[in-house]
Amino acid sequence: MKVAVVGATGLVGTKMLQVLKERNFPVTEIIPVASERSIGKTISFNGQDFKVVSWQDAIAAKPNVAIFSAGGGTSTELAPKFAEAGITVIDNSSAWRMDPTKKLVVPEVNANVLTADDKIIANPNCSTIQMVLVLKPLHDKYKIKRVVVSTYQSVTGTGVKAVEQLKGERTNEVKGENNVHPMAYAHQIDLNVIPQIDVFLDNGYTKEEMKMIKETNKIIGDDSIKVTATTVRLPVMGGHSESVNIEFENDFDLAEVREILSNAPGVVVQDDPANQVYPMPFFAHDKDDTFVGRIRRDESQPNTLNCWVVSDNLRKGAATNAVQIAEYLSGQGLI
Ligand code: A2P
Ligand code: 11C
Repeated sequence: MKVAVVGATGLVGTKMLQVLKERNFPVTEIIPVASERSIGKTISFNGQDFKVVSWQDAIAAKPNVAIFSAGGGTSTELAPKFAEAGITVIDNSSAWRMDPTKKLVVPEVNANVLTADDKIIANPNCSTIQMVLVLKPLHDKYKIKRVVVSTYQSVTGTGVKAVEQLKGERTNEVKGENNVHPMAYAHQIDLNVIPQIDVFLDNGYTKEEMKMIKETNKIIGDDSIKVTATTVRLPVMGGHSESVNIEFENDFDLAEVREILSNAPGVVVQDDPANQVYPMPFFAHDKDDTFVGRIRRDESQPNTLNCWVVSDNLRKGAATNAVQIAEYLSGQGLI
């Protein structure tokens, strides 16, 4: 397969190349695409060097699939051009996710919706992906009424500039210097917690919070599930964490919940409080799985469960999920 990676020099693009190699995706040629300033730079893949090319040259090279992670504006403009040329696009931006003509896919949950006619396929937001992996198998069994989620998100979700802000703040704190470094956020992030991810909307929620609500309904394919979210940025690198409170129509058995989650694809149960075993971003970092622990009954109301879900947002939250979509398409002969 010829694979174009649009945004190949970015944080997620770099991870996509790593994941394509690790998972032995049958790559015959990588076609790296980035902005004009990066054209001609060399990207190394599996011991071979590939030159960054323009999007026009990438389309002319006729890849089987193009995986995009170059921001919403680039996807809005370029994904249709690739699609019109017959190239299947897997897009990691938010540009196409809520378009009713586009599929929004987490392979373990709804890969079955994909057909050969889907030329632009949307990869969901990182914090949504890890949550629906846990919600879907429980919904199938107990039917979810309402979800209350609070997130604890890594700075890597914002990109290189935010990682530099955190590192800069830490270095300056050690050196006793004033904070002089790129600022990705309106506030210092080290030694802090910022209850804002992305911009605020008219309803008082952030865009990230609304993504978690709408994308969950679309992926699970059930608008009757009510979701409310508070999304928060922490000075953490390894992955996103989520406290998830789930109210079901039907009652559940805790041992059965653990068994369902243990058998859920892509999910690993890490739940041994007596030995202080629970998911943490420090350990989820660089893993493809989503980890769930602190599984317990919400004793304040019937049929309600609390759990703690952690995943590497650059992996399952972005690159791994996109590559898994490509694997599914390739496996089904859809590309
Ligand atoms: P470049 O490195 O040339 O700016 P991140 O989200 O980590 O900042 O990465 C964004 C990625 O998207 C980078 O690879 C960046 O390339 C790429 N990119 C930005 N604008 C465009 C564009 N107009 N066309 C193609 N790639 C783009
Ligand atoms: C964050 N979830 O952690 C965001 C990043 O819609 O793909 C991913 C944004 C998106 O900041």
